[in-house]
Amino acid sequence: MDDRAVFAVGDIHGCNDLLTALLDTIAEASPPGGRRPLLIFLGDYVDRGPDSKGVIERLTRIRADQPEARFLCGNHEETMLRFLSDFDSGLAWTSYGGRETMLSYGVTPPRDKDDLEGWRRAQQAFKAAIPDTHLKFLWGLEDRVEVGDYLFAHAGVRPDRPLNAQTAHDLRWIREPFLSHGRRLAKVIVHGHTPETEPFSDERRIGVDTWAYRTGVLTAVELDGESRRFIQARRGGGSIGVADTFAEIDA
Ligand SMILES: [Mn+2]
Repeated sequence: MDDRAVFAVGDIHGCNDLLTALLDTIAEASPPGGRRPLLIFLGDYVDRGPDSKGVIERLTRIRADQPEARFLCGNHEETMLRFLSDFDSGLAWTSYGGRETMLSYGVTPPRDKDDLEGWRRAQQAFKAAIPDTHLKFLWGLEDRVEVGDYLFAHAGVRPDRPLNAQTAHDLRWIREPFLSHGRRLAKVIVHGHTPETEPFSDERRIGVDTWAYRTGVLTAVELDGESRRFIQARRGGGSIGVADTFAEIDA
């Protein structure tokens, strides 16, 4: 294990308010003058929630301030990037949250899926609206990160393949047979992508996608040696609060 605590942040999906609250909590959980935490973001920064542009802007600043921080590519970032070179794919993208991302960049996509000229115009407007710093950030995302006994991937891994032979597609998209397979792998897999109302933790995997855009709960896991601790930011009653009790989970 790295000599620092690792904080792995689950699927943000445009919830910039929750990201702010979670980062504040992580900062409070890290003693001043102590080891700086290593932040690993698990992907799906954009889509569904209201402020994808704000989330990407914040992450580009974290990348500038903390060169050691790591940023994984989710399937939603993959699809967003594909739209930039293939406007047809915008139809599929907007059916799972891309519309909110385009709106956050000030671009209104057509309502009619057959309006190909409208989609072409929306693609051009979207290309023009995305700052170069955001594009550079998105193109630089990674598919996997390994720290000590943990492997971090957006979605998971294909359990019958060696961990060093995983495909980018599986790392970004897989659900089954990863989620339910019963065998312990060479490393514990830390992932997002498949939302659950509570974070998941066993000897095979740690899942931290808690459906932030729908539940108002954004989750990170703190990994410090053998210990695992979940940290959450919660949205309640129109304001931002932070969970004041941490669930202690045995490793
Ligand atoms: Mn995903």
